[in-house]
Amino acid sequence: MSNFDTYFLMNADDAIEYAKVKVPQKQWDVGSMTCKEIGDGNLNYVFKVADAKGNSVIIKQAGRIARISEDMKLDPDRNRIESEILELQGKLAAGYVPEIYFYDTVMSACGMQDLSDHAIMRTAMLEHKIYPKFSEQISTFMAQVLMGTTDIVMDHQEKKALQRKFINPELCDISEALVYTEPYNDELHRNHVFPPIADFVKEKLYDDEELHCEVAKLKMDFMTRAQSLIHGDLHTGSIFINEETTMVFDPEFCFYGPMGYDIGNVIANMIFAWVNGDAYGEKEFCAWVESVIVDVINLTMEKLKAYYEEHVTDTLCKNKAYERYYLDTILADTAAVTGLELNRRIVGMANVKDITTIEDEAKRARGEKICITAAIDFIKNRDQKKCGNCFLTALKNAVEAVDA
Ligand code: SR1
Ligand code: MG
Repeated sequence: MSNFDTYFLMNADDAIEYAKVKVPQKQWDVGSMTCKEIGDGNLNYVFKVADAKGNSVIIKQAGRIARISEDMKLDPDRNRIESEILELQGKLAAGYVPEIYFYDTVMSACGMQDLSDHAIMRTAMLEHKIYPKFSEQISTFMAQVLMGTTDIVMDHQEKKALQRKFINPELCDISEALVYTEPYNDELHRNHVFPPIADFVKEKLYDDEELHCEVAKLKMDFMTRAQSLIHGDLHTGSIFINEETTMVFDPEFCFYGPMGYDIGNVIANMIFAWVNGDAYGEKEFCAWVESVIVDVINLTMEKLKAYYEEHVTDTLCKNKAYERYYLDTILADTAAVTGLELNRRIVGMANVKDITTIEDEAKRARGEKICITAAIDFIKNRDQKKCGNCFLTALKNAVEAVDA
């Protein structure tokens, strides 16, 4: 058995030995220890190690090749980035991220709190479960972490040190390709387009040069506007949830970018949940999702504003007109990214189960068209989406347009 001083990709038996070495504080009941690989993401391996005494830990290991595609080679150092940002987020928004027990730059693995008393939010959304505290909780997390890492409130040199520490070129490269490029040109021929909507995709996404110009502007913004330390992949598969708490994990795509990227990801993924609920006639669930879309926008903006006003340190940014301008750009970015995430999950290589598990082909095609129609509105008219209701109206307008 290895003593874990050289990197290798672990299996379940290795993870048990590893947990004994790395998490001795659990006082494991060695004879009853078990392990299961539970990862269902696109990149990493996730092991749950437990024993009969009720001890458990989650071990997450980064491989050198992405699970989603053998052609994608990645630096496993992303595991360090992820562990370090979870620790920072834990300070800015205590109780909203799992506790990190250790991270290990040799094995590119970390050990974190087992949140088995929570569900992965995407799985819960597929079961049409309702979580009344979600909007309040996710908006608090986003406002505190996002505004808390800006130049508005931070010492500018400390902010730049964070920016350097969390420079994340490989994973940014994935988002630049999968979110900002391929949905509009399929340049690497790896898009997954649902055949019944192939003509629609060609007309609405591949052939619209005006849209391409807007997406190019947004792409260059994503690459150059170091506004805030963002999660970078804040979809419902990166959230653990139960009746009481919301916990955000999997921030390996984090870097300094526009904060609307995170808020827009949350909204787009709630729209996927809505489309799924709608396809299955889940009216109460859809009504709750609609309230989440409205509330997440309104509450996040209110909390960002309050945080700004309470913590602003940059003397020139104390100017009220600038504050309004700044918050308006966040809303416009949020709208744009809502659209970008909608498009890329429908036609790109990384799809979402909310859509792909809709069995009825006609309902799935309708749902996909609704997402793309809303997405184009969110991108092209991003400056006009000024409140939570405007976001919901964009969804409702898309439904009407597709059903007309
Ligand atoms: C190659 S990784 C594909 C997608 O999975 C991650 O969760 C990110 O969303 C990424 O774009
Ligand atoms: Mg992930």
